[in-house]
Amino acid sequence: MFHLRTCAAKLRPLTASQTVKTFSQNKPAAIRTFQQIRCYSAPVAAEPFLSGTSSNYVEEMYCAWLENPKSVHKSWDIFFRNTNAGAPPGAAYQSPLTLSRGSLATAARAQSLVEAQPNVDKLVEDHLAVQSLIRAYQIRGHHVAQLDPLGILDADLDSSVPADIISSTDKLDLAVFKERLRMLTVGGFYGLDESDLDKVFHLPTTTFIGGQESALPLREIIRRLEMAYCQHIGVEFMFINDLEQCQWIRQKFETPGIMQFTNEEKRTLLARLVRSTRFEDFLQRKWSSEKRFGLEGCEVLIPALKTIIDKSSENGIDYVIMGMPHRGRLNVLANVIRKELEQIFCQFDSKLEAADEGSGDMKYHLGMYHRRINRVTDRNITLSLVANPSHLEAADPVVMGKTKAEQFYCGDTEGKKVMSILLHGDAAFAGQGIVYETFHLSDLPSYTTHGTVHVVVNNQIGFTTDPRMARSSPYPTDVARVVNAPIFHVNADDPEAVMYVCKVAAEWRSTFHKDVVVDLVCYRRNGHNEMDEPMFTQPLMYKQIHKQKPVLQKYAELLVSQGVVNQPEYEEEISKYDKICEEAFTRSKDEKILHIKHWLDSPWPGFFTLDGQPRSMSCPSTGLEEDVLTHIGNVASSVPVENFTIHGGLSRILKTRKELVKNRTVDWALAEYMAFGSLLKEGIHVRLSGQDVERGTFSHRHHVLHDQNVDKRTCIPMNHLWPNQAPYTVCNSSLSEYGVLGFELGFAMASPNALVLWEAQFGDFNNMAQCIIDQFICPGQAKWVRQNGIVLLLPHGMEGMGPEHSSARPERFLQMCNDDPDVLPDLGGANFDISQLYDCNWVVVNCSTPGNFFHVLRRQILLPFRKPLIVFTPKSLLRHPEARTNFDEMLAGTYFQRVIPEDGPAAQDPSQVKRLLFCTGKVYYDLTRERKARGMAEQVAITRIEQLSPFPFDLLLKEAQKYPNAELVWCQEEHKNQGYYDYVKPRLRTTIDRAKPVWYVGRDPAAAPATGNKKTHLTELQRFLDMAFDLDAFKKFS
Ligand SMILES: Cc1ncc(C[n+]2csc(CCOP(=O)(O)OP(=O)(O)O)c2C)c(N)n1
Repeated sequence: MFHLRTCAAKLRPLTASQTVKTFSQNKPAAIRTFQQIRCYSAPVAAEPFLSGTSSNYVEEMYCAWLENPKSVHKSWDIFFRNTNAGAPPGAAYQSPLTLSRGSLATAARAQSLVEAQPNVDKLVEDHLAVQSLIRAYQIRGHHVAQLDPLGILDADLDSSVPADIISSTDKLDLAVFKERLRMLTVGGFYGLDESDLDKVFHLPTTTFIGGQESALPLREIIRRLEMAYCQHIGVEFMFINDLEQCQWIRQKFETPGIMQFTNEEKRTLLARLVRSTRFEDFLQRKWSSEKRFGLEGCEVLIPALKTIIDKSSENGIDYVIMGMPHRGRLNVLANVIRKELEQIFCQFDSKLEAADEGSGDMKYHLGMYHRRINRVTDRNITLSLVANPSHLEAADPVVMGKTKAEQFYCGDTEGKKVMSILLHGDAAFAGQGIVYETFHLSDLPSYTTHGTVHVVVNNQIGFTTDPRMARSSPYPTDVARVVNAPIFHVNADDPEAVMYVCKVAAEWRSTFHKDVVVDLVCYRRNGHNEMDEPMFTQPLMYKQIHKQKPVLQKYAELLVSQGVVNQPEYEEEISKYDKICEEAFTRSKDEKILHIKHWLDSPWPGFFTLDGQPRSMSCPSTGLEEDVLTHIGNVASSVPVENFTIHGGLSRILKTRKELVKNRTVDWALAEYMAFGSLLKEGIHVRLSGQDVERGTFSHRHHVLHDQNVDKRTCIPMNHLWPNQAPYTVCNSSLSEYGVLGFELGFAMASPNALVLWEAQFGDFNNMAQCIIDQFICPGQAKWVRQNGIVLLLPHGMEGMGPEHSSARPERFLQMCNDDPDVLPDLGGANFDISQLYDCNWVVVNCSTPGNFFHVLRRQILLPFRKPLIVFTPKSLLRHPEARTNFDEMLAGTYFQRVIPEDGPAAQDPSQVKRLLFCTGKVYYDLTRERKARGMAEQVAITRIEQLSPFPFDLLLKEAQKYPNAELVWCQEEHKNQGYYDYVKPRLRTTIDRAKPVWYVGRDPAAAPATGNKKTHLTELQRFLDMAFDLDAFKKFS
C-alpha cells in the first residue's frame, strides 16, 4: 500500500509562477479540478512571503497539510483552506489570532471561507490520488513494460501487475484495461472513479507528461504515463536520491514526442543493423561448424554501441575503452572497432601458423586498439577492446583501471575525454561478485572513471539456465542500483527505442559523470554457441524463437512501409555489405601467419623498437647518488607544509627516520620511500593502492599525514620532493582484492612509464583476487602479447599469527613460473640475468634486506621491458634492527642482488664448510641468530636466494662450487608442501647436475599454512632450527 506520508513528502515543491498561469479567480470554487488546489500559489507580489526559498518551505508545509491539516500551524491551516476555497491573491493569508478586535474579525472571515468549501477534503484526496498515480508509474511502470521480444517471459521475473498502476498486461484489450481501472478506482485504491477520467487535473512539477500543458484530463494522463513507462522501454530510476537527476530522466522519457528520429537517422540505423546481421550470416555460411558466440537475437547491439559512441564523441569523448564477454565479440570487433575483416576471418583458418611466442588465445578473447574518424561527428576517436579470459566479468575492473590511467595521463580529471563501456551477459552480470566490487569503485576518488556505460545483452538465458534459476533479484541489473545508476530496460526488437535509450545513457554519462545501465532484453537465436542444441532445455522458448522474425527484417519492413527506404535500396545495402565480406574473405586467404600482436589492446608507442623488441638487453645500475638518497630521506622524515600538526607518535617515527638518514641507513619503509621518490624524480608516476596502504597495515609507511587539528587536512610528503617530479598516488582502496587488483592491472596496462603497485593487507588475501592472478597476470603476455609491470606486495611470514595472515602462498606463484626445473640454461650468454627476465612470465622475489627491496623496485622500471613482479614482503622485518641497509649498498653502481652469498667466516675458508644452507626471506635472521648462538659460523654457510624466479642458476652454481665439501640444504620456515621447496629443489639439483642431494629443513607437511597456537609455533621453529645446525641430521640417509 501507498503511505500518504511518502506521497506527500515526495511531491515536488510548486512555485507560484508555475501555477499562476492557470489560476482562474473567476472559477467557482466548487468545481473539482486540481487547478483549484493549486490556488494557494498566488502571485508572489500578492503573497510576499511566497518568494525564494521560503516558497519551498511553504510548499513542503502544504504537502504536510494535505496529509494532515493539524500538522501545520493554525494560521497556515487557514491559509491553505482559504486558497483552496478560491480566496484571491492577498486575501488568503490571515495573521495569527490575537486578542485584538480586528483580528477576531479576520479570523471569522477566514473561517467563513473554509466553511464555504465543503468539498475540500475530496479535492485534496483527488489531488493526492493523481499524484500518487503518476508516481506509481514512475516507480513501477517498468514492471509492465513490454520488454521481451518473444512476448513469453517477464523481464523482472514477475507476471503480476503492480497493485497501484492502471496498466493491464494486455493493454490493447480495452475491457481488461477498464476492469483494472475499476478495481483501482471505484471504492478502490485511488478513490477515483470512471467519471473522473474526463476531469482535468493539474500536473505536478514532478512530471513532464504535459509537455506544454500544465493540466490534462485523467484519461490522457494515464495514456501518456503508459506511453512513457509501459511500452518498449522500462525506466528504473526512482531509487536515485537526487532530485535533479530524477527530473532529468523524467524529462527524457515523459516529454511527449521526445523520441523522434529523422529519416536520415533511421536509414543509418538500418544500415548498421544490416552490417550486424549480415556479418553473423556470413560467418555462419562460411564456418558453420565453428564456435563464434554469435549475436543473433541481439543484432541491435551494434547500432546501440555505435550510438553511445557517436553521442559521446559529440560530447567531447575521444577515447573509448571497452570490455566485453564472448557474445557478439567478433561482430563488435568488425563493426564497432572496425578491425580489418580479413584479420578476423583468418582467425578461423586452422592451418595458419602462429607468428608470436606464447600460447595465443581464442579469437573471441582477443583485444584490439584502433584510432579512426567517427563518421557521424567527424572527430577522431580511439577505440580499445580489452582482451579478456573466459572468466566472465573479470575484465570489468581491468577496463576501469585502464580507463582511469588513460584519463590520468591526458589530464582528464573529469572523464570528459576518456570513458569506458562495459558489456555484460544477463546471467554473468547478476551472478558474478566482481560486478559488485567494480561498481563500488565507481565513485571513489582514486578509482572513479567518472561514469561507465554498461550494456547488458540480456538474452534471458545463461548457457542452459533459465533466469529464474540464475538470480534472486527481479532484474539481472539490480546490482547497479547500489550506486544509484539509472537502468534503462529496452525491448531489443524495437531498434528505435534502443537507440533512444543509448542516446540518453550517453547524455546521462556526460551530464552527471555517473554509471548508467542499458539492459537490452533480447533472445538468443542459436544455442549457447553454434554447436549447442538449445531445444534440450528450453523447448518452448526455442519454438517461439524459431517463429520470430529477425529484427532486421522487421525494421526494414517498417521503414519501407513508412517510405523511409524502398525495397531495392534495402537490398542494395545488403549486397553492398555482403560484397565487402566476400572481398575480405578472399584477402584473408593471402594471410600466411597469425599475428597476435595485431590484436594488442594497449600499445606503448616508443617503448619498444618498431618490430616490438626491447631497445636493449641490459639494465643500468639501480643505485642513486648520495645526495638524492639524503634528500628523499629528509623529506620522508619531515612535514613539508606549514602549520600542520601531526600525531605525537608519528613525530617519533619521523625522528627515528631522521636518525637513520643521519646514519646513512634505511629500514624497510625508508627504502621503499627512496625507490618511489627517485622514480618520481625521473618522471615515473608511482601509484600504490590497496587496503590501508596510506599508513601501511603495519603502521610503518605513513605516506599520508593527517593534521590532528583540521578535519580531512592531509599532506603527502612524497609529492613535495622535487619541483618537476611525477605525481605520486597512494590510495586506500575499498575492501576488495579481486576488483582492486584488476583495476591496478588495468592501470599498469596503459603505460610502461609508471610503477603501479597493489599491496594485499596480508599476503594470503591475494587468493581473493586469484582470477586476476591466474588469468591475467601470470599468462597475460603469453596469451595476448602484451606486457605488464604490475607489482604485488604480499606481506608474508610465519610469525605465530595463526593459519591466516601467515602465508602469501609462495608455492602457488612459483608453480606458475614458466622456467624449466630440469634444464640448465646456457649460463654463458651475455646478460644472462636480463635475458632470463625477458623470457619469464613473472618475477618472484623475497628480499631479506631493505636495500634489495629498493633495488628491485627501481629495476622494475629501469628494465627495457615489463614483467609482473611478485614481492613477498616482511612484517616483523619492518622493524628488525638487523634488517637495515647502508647507503653504500644503494649508491650509483650498485644493483639488485639476485643471490646474497655468505660473506662471513665460512666464506673465508669454504673448504671447511660442512653445510651450505640455502634460504630466502626472513628465516635468514633466525638462522644467523641460531648459528651465532651455536658458534658454527665456520661450519655452516648461509646463502640467500632473493630472486626465486627466474631462478639464479648462474649465481647458485658458483655458490655450490665454492663449498665443495658442504652438504646442500634448503631451509624454509613454511610447511614442506608449501613455501619454496618444491620449486627450489629440482632447480638446485639441476644447477649442480644432480651431483648431490638437496636436503630439506623446515616444518612438516600440513593442511593449514600455520598453527594457531603460539607455543606450537615456537616449538616448530626451534625444531627446524635444531635440524638446520645438526650436522648429522642427514647422515642416516646418505
Ligand atoms: C566465471 C565464469 N563461470 C562460468 C563460465 C562458463 N560460461 C560461459 S558462458 C556462460 C553463460 C553466460 O550467460 P550470460 O552471462 O547470460 O551470457 P550469454 O552467453 O547468454 O550471452 C557460462 C556459465 C564462465 N565463462 N565464466
